[in-house]
Amino acid sequence: MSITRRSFIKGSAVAAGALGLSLTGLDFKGWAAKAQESEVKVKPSLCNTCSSHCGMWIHVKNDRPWKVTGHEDNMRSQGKLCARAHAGLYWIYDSDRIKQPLKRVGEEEFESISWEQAISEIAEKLNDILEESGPEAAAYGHNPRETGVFYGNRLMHALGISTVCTHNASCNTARTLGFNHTMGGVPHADLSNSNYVVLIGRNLGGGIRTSELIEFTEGVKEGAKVVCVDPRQNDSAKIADEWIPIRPGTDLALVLAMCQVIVEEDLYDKEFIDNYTLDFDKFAETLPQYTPEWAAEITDIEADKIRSLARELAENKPNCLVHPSWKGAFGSNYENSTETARAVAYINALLGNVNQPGGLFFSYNSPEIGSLDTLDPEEPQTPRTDGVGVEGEFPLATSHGLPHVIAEKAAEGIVKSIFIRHHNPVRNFPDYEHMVAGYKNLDLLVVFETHMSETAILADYILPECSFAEREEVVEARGGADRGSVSIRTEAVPKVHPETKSFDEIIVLLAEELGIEEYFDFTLDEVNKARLEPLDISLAELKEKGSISMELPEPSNEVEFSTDSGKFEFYSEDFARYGFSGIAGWKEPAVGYKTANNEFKVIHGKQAYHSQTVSANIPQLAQITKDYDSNRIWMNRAKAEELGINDGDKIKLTSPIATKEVKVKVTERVHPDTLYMPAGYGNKTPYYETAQKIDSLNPNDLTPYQTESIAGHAMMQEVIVKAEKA
Ligand SMILES: Nc1nc2c(c(=O)[nH]1)N[C@H]1C(S)=C(S)[C@@H](COP(=O)(O)OP(=O)(O)OC[C@H]3O[C@@H](n4cnc5c(=O)[nH]c(N)nc54)[C@H](O)[C@@H]3O)O[C@H]1N2
Ligand SMILES: Nc1nc2c(c(=O)[nH]1)N[C@H]1C(S)=C(S)[C@@H](COP(=O)(O)OP(=O)(O)OC[C@H]3O[C@@H](n4cnc5c(=O)[nH]c(N)nc54)[C@H](O)[C@@H]3O)O[C@H]1N2
Ligand code: SF4
Ligand SMILES: [Mo]
Repeated sequence: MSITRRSFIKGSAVAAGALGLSLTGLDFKGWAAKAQESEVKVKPSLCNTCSSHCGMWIHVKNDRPWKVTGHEDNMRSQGKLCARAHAGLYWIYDSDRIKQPLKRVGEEEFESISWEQAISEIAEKLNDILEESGPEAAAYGHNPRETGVFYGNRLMHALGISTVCTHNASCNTARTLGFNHTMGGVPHADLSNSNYVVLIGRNLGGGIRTSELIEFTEGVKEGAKVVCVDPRQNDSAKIADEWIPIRPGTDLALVLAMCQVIVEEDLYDKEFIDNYTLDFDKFAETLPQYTPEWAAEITDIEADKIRSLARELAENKPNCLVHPSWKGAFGSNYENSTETARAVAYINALLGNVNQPGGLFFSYNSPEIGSLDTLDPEEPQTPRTDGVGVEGEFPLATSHGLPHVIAEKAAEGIVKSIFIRHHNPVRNFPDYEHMVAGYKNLDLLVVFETHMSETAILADYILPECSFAEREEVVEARGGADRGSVSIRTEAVPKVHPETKSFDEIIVLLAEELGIEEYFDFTLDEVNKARLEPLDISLAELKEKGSISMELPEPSNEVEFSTDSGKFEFYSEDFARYGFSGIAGWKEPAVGYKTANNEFKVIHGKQAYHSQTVSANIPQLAQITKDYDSNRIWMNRAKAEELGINDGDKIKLTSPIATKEVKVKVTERVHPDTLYMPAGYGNKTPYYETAQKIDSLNPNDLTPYQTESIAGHAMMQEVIVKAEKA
C-alpha cells in the first residue's frame, strides 16, 4: 500500500473503525454498565510528555488509561505531575500515530513494508555506507535518556560510529560547557532553602521540571527573595519580588558588573576564594572596566539597580544563588552564551555558596546503579564528524554533539547516514530550509518515531515505536538531597498497534542483521537486573512499584570540585590553549546588543501547557492555546503604538533568511527591543492535523544557521527582525 499524507489520514480513520470505535451496532448501555463495574488497576510508568520522566501511576480501566497521578517515590515527581502529563495519554490512541514500518517511494510518498524488509534493507544500506565511506559517514541523534543511550549508543559504538548527538546543542550545551570549565560540572540549585535567588532566564513555572518547581515554591513560601531577570515577565516573575527586564543577550554584562561591585566593595567570601579557587587575581584584574554604568548602557538596566542587586545578593551569602539555568538565557542562544555561563559560575564562587544550604550543591548523591557483565563495545576513537573534540573545529565542545553541524556535513555529502530516535532536529534547530537540505541529501535517514514529525517525513525508512505506556524500558536512577529513587516504565496498556515495537527490540533486530549480535546477547530484563543488583532490589518488585525511593547520605558541606585541579578555576588553561579567553570577559552577541527603531530581537520560551514541537498536535492542549489566544508574539505596548500596531493585528517579520507573519499580543510585559514567541508552534508536518489548524510561527524559521565558536551550539536567538503591520 502506498501512503501519502491524504491516505495516511484516511487510513487512520479506517483503523479507528477497525478498533471497534464505531458506534453502529454497539450495545452501548450494556457496554457502559460493564465498563462501570470493571476494576481500575494502577500501573506504574514514567511520563513521556517531556524528558524529565516524572514517575506516575496510570490508572487503567478496561485496558484503557483512566487518569494519571504523580508517583510519591519518584524523585522527579514527588507525588505531583504537571498538566502535560495528563494530555500525554492522548498519544497512545492518537489516530496520527505511525502503525507500521514505512519506506519512502516518492517525494511525499511512503509504502508500508514488513519489519523483515525494513530491517534487511536498512542493514544492507548501512553496511554499504560503512564499507565505502567508513564510520565517519554515519551518525546517531536523539533525546538522550536511558534506553536511547544504552541501546542506541551501543549499536553505534559496535559499528565503530563515534558521532552520537543529542538535542542539547539547541538546549543547554553552552551552559554545561561553561560550568564544566569552572566548577567541573553543573550543580543543583538548593531553591527550597535559599534566602535570595536570582533567576537569569530560568522560568521554573513555564519550563517545568516538577521537582524543581516544588523546591522553588517551598523556597518562596519560606520567604526567599526572588529576582527574575528576563526580557519578558515570565511565569516565575509573576510570583517573584522583582522582574528586571533586560536586553536579550546581554546577561553577561549584568553578571560581570555585579562581580565588579562585589569585588570592589569587598563583599565576596575571601575564605572561600583563598581555600577553594585558583586565579582569582587574574579575574579581579579584568573587573574595573565592568562598572555598573558600563553595563547599564548595554543591558538597559539602571546602574543603581545593578549595584543594589549585587549588594543584596552578597549580604545573603552564602545562602543565596544565581541559578545555573537551563536553556533560557545562556543554554544555547548566543555567541556569548558559554562566556555567560562561566561568569554565572564566577559570581556564585564570589558568594562562596558551594555545598551550602540555599546555594549550589555538588554533593547530592544518586543511587548506585550496576552494569551488565557483557561484551562492551569500546567508544570508537575515530574523529567525530560533527567536529566535537576536533582541533580546528570544536575542540572543547561537549559530547552532547552538534546535530545542526551534521546537517551541514550531510549537505556537503560527508555524512551519508543518520539514525534519529525520539528527536525532531529538523524542526527544533534554526533554519528549517538548511536542516531540510542536509537531511534530504542523506543516502540513508532512518527515523524511529511514533509520529510523522518534520524529521520523519524526510526519512528513507520510518520505524514505528510503540508508545511509552505500551513498553518496558531501561531502569533509571535519580538523586536528590538525601534521597534517591530508581524507576522503570512498565507495559501499562496493551499494544494498540500490533506492528509497533519498542526501541530495544528494534535495535536487537538490526544488530542481528548487521552481524553484531554478540553485543546484544542479553534481554532487557537482564540489563535491568544488573542495574538493580547493587541496590538489593528485585526487578519483580520494581515492576510492581514502578519507583522505589531510598535514603542516601546527607549531602556534605565539604567543598571539592571535579576540575583537574580539584578547585574552582577562574582561569581556564584549556580555553587559553585553543585561543579562547582564559578568563571569561565581555563578548557581544553576534548581532550586537542594540536594535534600530522598527527592529527587534526575537526570543522564545516554554509555555506551561506545551512541550517542544509535539504537543501542539494534542487537541486538549491545542484547546488551551485557542482559549487563551496564546499563539501570538508579544510586542511592547509603547513600541506597538509607535509602529501603529494594535493588539491582535498580524505583523510581518523580516529576518535575513525569511519573511513571516504572525498575530501580535501587545503588552507591557516585554522589553521594547524584544519580541517574545512561545515555543512549539509553527509545525511544518502536514500529518499533524490539530497543529495545522494553529496558525502561528516557529522562530527557527527566522534564525539563520550559525555555530558558536566554543561550544558549537546553534545560537537559537542570534537574529534581528524588522517588524511592520502586515
Ligand atoms: N512546559 C514545558 N516545560 C518544559 C519543557 C517544555 O517544552 N514545556 N521543556 C523542558 C526543557 S527541554 C527545557 S531545556 C527546560 C527549559 O527551561 P527554561 O530554560 O527555564 O525555559 P525557557 O522557556 O526556554 O526559557 C526561560 C526564559 O528565558 C527567557 N529568555 C530568553 N532570552 C533571554 C535572554 O537573553 N536573557 C534572559 N535573562 N532571559 C531570556 C525567556 O523569555 C523565558 O522566559 O524546560 C523543560 N520543561
Ligand atoms: N524555536 C525553538 N526551538 C527550540 C526550543 C525553543 O524553545 N524554541 N527549545 C529547544 C530545546 S530546550 C530542546 S530540548 C529541543 C527539543 O528537541 P527534540 O528533542 O527534538 O524535542 P521534541 O520536539 O519533543 O521531539 C521529540 C520527537 O520524539 C517523538 N517521540 C515522542 N515520543 C516518542 C517515543 O516514545 N518514541 C520515539 N521513538 N519517538 C517519540 C515525537 O513525536 C517528536 O517528534 O528543542 C529546541 N528547539
Ligand atoms: S515535568 Fe510534566 S511533562 Fe515533564 S515529565 Fe514531569 S509531569 Fe511529565
Ligand atoms: Mo531543552
